[in-house]
Amino acid sequence: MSANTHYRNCNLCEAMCGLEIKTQDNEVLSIRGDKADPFSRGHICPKALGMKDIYEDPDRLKFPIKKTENGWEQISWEAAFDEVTTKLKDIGRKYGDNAIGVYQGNPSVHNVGTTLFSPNFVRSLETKNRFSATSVDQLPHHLAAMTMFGHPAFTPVPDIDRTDFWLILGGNPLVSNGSIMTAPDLGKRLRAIKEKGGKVVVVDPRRTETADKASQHIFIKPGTDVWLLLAMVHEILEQPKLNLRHLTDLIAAEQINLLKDLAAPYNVEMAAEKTGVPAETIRQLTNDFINAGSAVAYGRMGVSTVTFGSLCQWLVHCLNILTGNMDRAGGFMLTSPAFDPVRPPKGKPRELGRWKSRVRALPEFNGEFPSVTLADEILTEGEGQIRAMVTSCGNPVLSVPNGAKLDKAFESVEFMVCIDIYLNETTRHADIILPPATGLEVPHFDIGFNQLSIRNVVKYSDPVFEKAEGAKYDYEIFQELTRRMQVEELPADETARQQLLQRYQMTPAMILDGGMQKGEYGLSLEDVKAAEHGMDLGPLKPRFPERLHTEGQRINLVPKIFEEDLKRLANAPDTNGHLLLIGRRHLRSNNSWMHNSQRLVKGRERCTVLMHPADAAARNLTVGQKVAVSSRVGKIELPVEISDEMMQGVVSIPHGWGHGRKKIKMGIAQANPGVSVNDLTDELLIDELTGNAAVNGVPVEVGELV
Ligand SMILES: Nc1nc2c(c(=O)[nH]1)N[C@H]1C(S)=C(S)[C@@H](COP(=O)(O)OP(=O)(O)OC[C@H]3O[C@@H](n4cnc5c(=O)[nH]c(N)nc54)[C@H](O)[C@@H]3O)O[C@H]1N2
Ligand SMILES: Nc1nc2c(c(=O)[nH]1)N[C@H]1C(S)=C(S)[C@@H](COP(=O)(O)OP(=O)(O)OC[C@H]3O[C@@H](n4cnc5c(=O)[nH]c(N)nc54)[C@H](O)[C@@H]3O)O[C@H]1N2
Ligand code: SF4
Ligand SMILES: [Mo]
Repeated sequence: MSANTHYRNCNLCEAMCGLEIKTQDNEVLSIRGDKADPFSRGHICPKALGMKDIYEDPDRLKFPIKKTENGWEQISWEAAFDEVTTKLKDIGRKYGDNAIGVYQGNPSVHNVGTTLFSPNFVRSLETKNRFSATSVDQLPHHLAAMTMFGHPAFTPVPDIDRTDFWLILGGNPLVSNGSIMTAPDLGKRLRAIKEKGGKVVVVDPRRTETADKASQHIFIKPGTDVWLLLAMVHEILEQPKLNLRHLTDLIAAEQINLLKDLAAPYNVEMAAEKTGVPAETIRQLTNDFINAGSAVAYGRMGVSTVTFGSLCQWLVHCLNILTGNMDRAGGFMLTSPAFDPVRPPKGKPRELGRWKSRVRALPEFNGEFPSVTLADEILTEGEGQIRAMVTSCGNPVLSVPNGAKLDKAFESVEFMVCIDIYLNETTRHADIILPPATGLEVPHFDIGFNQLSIRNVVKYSDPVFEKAEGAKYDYEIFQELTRRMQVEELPADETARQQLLQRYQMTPAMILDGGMQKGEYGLSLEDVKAAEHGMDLGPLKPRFPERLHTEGQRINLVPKIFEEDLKRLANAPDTNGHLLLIGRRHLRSNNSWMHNSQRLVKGRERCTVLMHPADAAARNLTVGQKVAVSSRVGKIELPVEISDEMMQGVVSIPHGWGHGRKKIKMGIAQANPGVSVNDLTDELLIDELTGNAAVNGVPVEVGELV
């Protein structure tokens, strides 16, 4: 019998909470918050215990399985790798490289092996048909970062521990635990702002859990934040004198004049009409923002996954810049991570739309097409049609608008391989599933979230348990797939050949160690490992102009693409007369994949449509009644919940449910299936500049079952 205590970061969401895990042999005895973690200070949420459930889950896959006439059969890794790479190569040869489609989902960035080793595999496929969850989420953040600061990874984070004024648009951090902002224990951090006399303002069509704890909540009609932000920019630029502080020399004066001209038509009265926010509230909000000692505007999912999502993220930056709050303590700041994956720029900064998707001509961004068109690329015949699919860490059938269409599309491909730990709504279409070790069985390091944290921190976590005998780490799977995809192309030159072969011997630990030693703090992996509760590397520091990879190292305040995109506002569709659908996250869910934990799904039904009492009354609907919700693309049936926390005219349904589809193997999830809101969201409703999905602001009807 051996009892042990382990310290490690939770990898389930972006908050990086430190866990204290007590084990006995192969069993988890307890999971608590690690009070000695300098960043999370003992905070955890109910999902942390889900780590135990995932580890013990009898439905979790550990070895490759293959679909046969007699159902799924376990096969050896050798046979699986062989068949996968043979089929992918055959399809590539027969139809061309673009015949292979790839979709990478959210846990990719929560797994160090996948983060570091999947890119080479994806490159080895040489296909342009690459997709990911980014385009159903935060693509506009990366676009604004790339065009304004010169790199898609330069997404600043709100310095909430030092700010006097935090404006949150379309984020619910008390439930999501923060996003594009790693900040464990947000409840305490938010309270601290108020206790020191600061203010937190939430703009949201729903009075959320965060809004409840804020100093002020402002209801807004979904999809209209762009007018609010433009009016705020307009008001700021109308002041007699701007206070750009340290940014003055980083912005060309012509750009400020240009922005002033562009914002001129968008005044407070127009914003009030479009958004439903009273004019005096917009003026008060703008003045409070300007006059705060330090202030930061932060916009998340609710202003990213809407039809003007990219304009919103650009304008959020403009607010912070024009008030001198960008790259300043208490404002919007970039991190200084111990492992910094961003390389100094070579050549020109990247652009949006270097090539276009085949069917809908949607722009490429960062080498990927928008996921809203993945189904089109599979279903539309012609040269370049996707004939084989690779998914990793993704469940697009439940996550991408018009999931039902994608469900049908996956059914039709000639070959599909999924790198995933469950047989779920997406992976059921696979011919072969390759499951990596996960969670407590793998070493953990937050490359992405150390880059997004509100203090500079670093931690390396050893596995708590050994992986099952014969199981593989994710990086081993990607390494082997890459090797086999490339084997025919090994260079003839012996040195080059050895170099390439050496690459196949690399481990995540080697890459992290090398990267950190060369990094700002010169830490070795051993140094970091020695600090088992994690290391605090101090508050965020200003990073401009060195972190401006733009021409002349200046902020590009008005990128051409946003100037052009403003023209779309004149023709914004009129959504009056419709109910508008928005999303909703719950503390005990994590997108689509953690509903196989009994402790996380138990209790009251959460997959409901939430609406305002007046909207329910107008339709004669009563609490708990099962209703039909329909949109251009589909119809779902679910119970209604009624609350004045909703803005009138707006309804909310959480995503990630819909486990009633056949032939999946997630027993607990299947017993609590819910329905998928993405059978209602519309693949044609997008941010037209980028093709990012608009999962918020979808016109729907709600009525009695007929
Ligand atoms: N309507 C609506 N739709 C939305 C959203 C919304 O708010 N509303 N949110 C969007 C957002 S923000 C996101 S990020 C996407 C998420 O979209 P996806 O990334 O497509 O979906 P997830 O639900 O995160 O699915 C994760 C998958 O990874 C698998 N998995 C878990 N751990 C591991 C692991 O260690 N290794 C491997 N290989 N696989 C693993 C799970 O079994 C599951 O299949 O959904 C988007 N869709
Ligand atoms: N418990 C839990 N935590 C999670 C996840 C989860 O599924 N469950 N998912 C993780 C992932 S992948 C992500 S990306 C993050 C997301 O993190 P957040 O963005 O903080 O989470 P959401 O709950 O989607 O918050 C979006 C908010 O926008 C509001 N909203 C909708 N439309 C509009 C609009 O037009 N304007 C404005 N101003 N607001 C609008 C919604 O009411 C909602 O409150 O959460 C992460 N953390
Ligand atoms: S808040 Fe996120 S990181 Fe912290 S315990 Fe919960 S799921 Fe894990
Ligand atoms: Mo996300």
